[in-house]
Amino acid sequence: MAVNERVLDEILNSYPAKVKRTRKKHILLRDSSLAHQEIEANTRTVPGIMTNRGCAFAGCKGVVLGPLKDMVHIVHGPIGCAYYSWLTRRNKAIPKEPGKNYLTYCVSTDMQESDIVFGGEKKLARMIDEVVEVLKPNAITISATCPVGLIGDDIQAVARAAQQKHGLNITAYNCEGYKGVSQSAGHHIANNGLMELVVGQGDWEEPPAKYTINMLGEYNIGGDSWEIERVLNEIGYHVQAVMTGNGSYEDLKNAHVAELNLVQCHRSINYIADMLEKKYGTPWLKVNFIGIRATCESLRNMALYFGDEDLIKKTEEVIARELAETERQLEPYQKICAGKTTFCFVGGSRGHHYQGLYEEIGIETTLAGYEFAHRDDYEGRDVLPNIKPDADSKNIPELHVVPDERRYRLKLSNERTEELKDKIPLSHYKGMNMTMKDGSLIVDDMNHYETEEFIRTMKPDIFSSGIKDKYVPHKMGIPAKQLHNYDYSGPYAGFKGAVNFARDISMSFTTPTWNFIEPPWKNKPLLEGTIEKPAKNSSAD
Ligand code: CFM
Repeated sequence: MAVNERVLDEILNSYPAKVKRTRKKHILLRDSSLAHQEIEANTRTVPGIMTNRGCAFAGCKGVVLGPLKDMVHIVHGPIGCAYYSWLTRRNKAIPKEPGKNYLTYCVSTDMQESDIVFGGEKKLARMIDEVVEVLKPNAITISATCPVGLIGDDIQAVARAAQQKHGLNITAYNCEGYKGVSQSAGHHIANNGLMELVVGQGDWEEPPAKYTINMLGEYNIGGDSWEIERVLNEIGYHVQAVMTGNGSYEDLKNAHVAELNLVQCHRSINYIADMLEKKYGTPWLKVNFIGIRATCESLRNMALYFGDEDLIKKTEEVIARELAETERQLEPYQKICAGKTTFCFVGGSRGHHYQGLYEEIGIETTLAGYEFAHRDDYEGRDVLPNIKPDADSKNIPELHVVPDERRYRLKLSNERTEELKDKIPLSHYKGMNMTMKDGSLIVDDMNHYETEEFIRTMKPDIFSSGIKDKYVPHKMGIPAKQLHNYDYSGPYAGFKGAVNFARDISMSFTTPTWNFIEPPWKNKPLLEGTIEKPAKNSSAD
């Protein structure tokens, strides 16, 4: 059943009036006849509501810094935060130099009560000495967890002193979990630190190859960036740095030489994309390597940006060869999936990115949303000037970047930029909402109650989200696919990834497991009521 305003109202009626008013602003019924549909996002979750969101530390250390493989990422705080951010995201990496992959280590100052009372700076300094001596990384990051901010340890000063002492790039991030309203704040903090103290620290002045690019907002979950890089390399691109999947300090410090920055996940990395443009004059291109159509379109847009006939030809050749291979492999899965529906509720970009891939295998997305995205991820970057900063967002410092006197170079003439902007998403993202079908539901920061109610009403054939809500649909007899860490599978990006995805989704439908579980509504009517006897003296009318 599709949801309409009345059904939506009934579902939200279970909330106290004030909560209902708040939640209503975070939910949209897509209606393309309206000029613009505004959604509220990136605001505090109502206390008491079960949300899927993480914290600033998760966004900084867990998401953006964590995948950089030749650096040791020290977690300054009690042990739990380090333990639970220890490679659970399945961001894969292969060392470039022997032994220079520290992702499998969990490095924490393991603060105890006495450190909280007397301060943890000395312990942190000792830990850095030990890390340098024992592990010999190329660089070090320090991420603060909640108590560090509360007791006021000056981790920036510790990092500066250690940098002097060891002659190593050592950066500190004040990403205490309570900053901002979700992990999104942590992305911003990590972006600022990397941009200020890492990117551009290398001494390269020229790109090492003809078509040198960076891939921003790609984290190599389940090996995604390896599949994307395979295709890009075949076409003839040189990927200087991936931010940050399978990424390294060594690549990142020279990322300023690229001719173009690709942006896969807009939410987590748009700050760096913007700052690179301001500082070095390098435009960014919004790409999506999830789904075959989106991958082809992204590759074609890249070729158009460079405008080289040979590159355009090579792009078409690679696309034709990959399509011939994958279309044949997809067919059996398309038969299994045809006509089904899904919910696609993921962090800050995949709620949008996976809809095309679902569509290609015959599955329609009836509900989509993000845990922590901002309005621009829903409505497009045109709304940026209209977003009013609140107390929570003002908490995160904005870096004011100016053109680099020596290295700023306009990569495109103004006329060419304008010409390209009409054809490709150059330094622009149009957001998720306008690609959604009329009547579909867009939900921001969906909670446990709403998850259950929307499943009960809309009955999707599959639910895609993460570990926190995966078992809710399972218990309701519906398969669930984790689109955060891919449930031990992947890659799902690019051409080969699309086939893996189609196979895994088909397996979800065909597993005999579902013969042993019945969705509650199969045997139970949706509406329940009793017929009461008429009162004695009532007249029949
Ligand atoms: Fe970007 Fe990501 Fe995502 Fe994200 Fe995340 Fe993630 Fe995500 Mo989980 S960086 S916003 S903070 S694409 S870990 S790899 S899957 S919530 S949609």
